[in-house]
Amino acid sequence: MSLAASKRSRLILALDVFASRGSTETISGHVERLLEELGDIVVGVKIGLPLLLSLGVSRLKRLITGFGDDYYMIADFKLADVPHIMEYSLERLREMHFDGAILHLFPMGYERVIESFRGKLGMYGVALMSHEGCKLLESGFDALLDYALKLGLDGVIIGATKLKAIKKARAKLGKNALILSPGVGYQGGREASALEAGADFEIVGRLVTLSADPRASAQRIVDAQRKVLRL
Ligand code: O7M
Repeated sequence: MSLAASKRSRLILALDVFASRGSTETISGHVERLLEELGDIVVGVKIGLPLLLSLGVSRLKRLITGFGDDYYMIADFKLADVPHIMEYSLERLREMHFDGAILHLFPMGYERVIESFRGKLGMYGVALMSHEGCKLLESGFDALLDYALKLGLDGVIIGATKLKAIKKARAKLGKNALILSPGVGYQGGREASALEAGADFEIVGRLVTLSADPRASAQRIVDAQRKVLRL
């Protein structure tokens, strides 16, 4: 949150796909330039399988350590395994110098896992996804929110396309957990609308990464956020 305050931004960049593709070196160079360009207006970076599989572990680790002071680094592998594998995986992510990690909540039974990483790695649980048709999550939404509260997670993920759910979650969670909201732009969410509904951060990928002018696109999102939240 201190990065969010100093940058006057609530934008987390999803580093999934890029305008330029090609060799590992090309992608790596592209990502580095992007992160150099956006350091003053983007708060966090969300990294998942697309980038890991493009760069490999060593390069990704170098990227995380290289930019770790400028961005909050979130590992998005939506972990959903048995507790001992969760612990093993989270420990490896911590060794890679990620600041936070995303897990699914629906398997439940993660009390000890969360406890053992408290204060070491930020923990964020998926409560409701942004796409149409995720019916099981929709029907379990209340239970997942209750579970996130019980675990004392740092935050939950709720799609920016589900504004009513964000409002409901904010009322239920109070100030006890952050709401991170993906789905702005390509998936239909309007810039800053999730924040208006009560989310704390917007996770945005293609609107920035596929833009001919990523800096201008990110700036437009942040301007909308500043207006709505009076940052
Ligand atoms: O802005 P986009 O659509 O290019 O990318 C959205 C990113 O958010 C992408 O990295 C997805 O994996 C992620 N995301 C969703 O789009 N919807 C969800 O419900 C959840 C996530 C996510 O980040 O979960 C942690």
